[in-house]
Amino acid sequence: MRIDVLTILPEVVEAMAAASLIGKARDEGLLDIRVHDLRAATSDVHRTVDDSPFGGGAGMVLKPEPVFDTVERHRPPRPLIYLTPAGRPFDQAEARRLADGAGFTLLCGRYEGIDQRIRDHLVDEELSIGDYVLAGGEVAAGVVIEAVGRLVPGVLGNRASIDDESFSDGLLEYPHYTRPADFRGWTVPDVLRSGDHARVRRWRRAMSLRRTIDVRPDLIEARGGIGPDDRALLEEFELDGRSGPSDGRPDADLGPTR
Ligand code: JF5
Repeated sequence: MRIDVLTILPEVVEAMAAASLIGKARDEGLLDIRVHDLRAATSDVHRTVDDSPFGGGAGMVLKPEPVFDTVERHRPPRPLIYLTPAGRPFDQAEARRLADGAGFTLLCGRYEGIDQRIRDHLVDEELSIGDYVLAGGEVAAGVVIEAVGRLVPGVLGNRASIDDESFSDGLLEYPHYTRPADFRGWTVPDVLRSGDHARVRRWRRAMSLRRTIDVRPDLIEARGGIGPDDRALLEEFELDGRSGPSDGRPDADLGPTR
């Protein structure tokens, strides 16, 4: 898979692309990550990539010339994706979509934004990694590269866990434990040491459901609510908010009152 990145901070993106899992996959030839410095396309002494906005206002805007020139020189893979808080949400489904293709290019914005003509006549798509504003798109590019890169065959090694994790079933992860069985008096749940593998699987699913209901009710909504099987699982492990003594939660099933 080829991933090109257009940025004015190539050393920041290069450092992320060289580290850990992604760096190893790159060394092995599984990921062909090419970082392009937008300033390399400038010819003035100050290597100018930005200018003040027409119409006035604070801040600076990324100029079109360095971006068009870089794309025309290197012909990076499409789609060309602009990373911006104004983009479509980047989620695991988007990561899978990009991992299914042969490659893509990420454009990192800076300043108050980029000249609209880049968006209108060069960019194919706009993606957002979340509802917050970064100083630039470089860290967002790192997020996309890591989320997509780990889905490329061979990058994670032969792990069944790729479809056993958060979001694979639209649910959050269940709790994980390793040795020791008793750490400072905090013990591992008995079910995980019981050897009853079918019960372990049911407990994990029940815990995933409970956590998702509590912290991401939007994900429960997206999968069409809690079905009868899910309800039975929650009851089996007394996670339905009906059984047993109060655990301090005001109401397990309702969100906060507005
Ligand atoms: C950026 C103007 C782009 O801040 C982001 C971002 C947030 N979610 N996804 C991306 O990108 C950098 C900053 C300011 C345009």
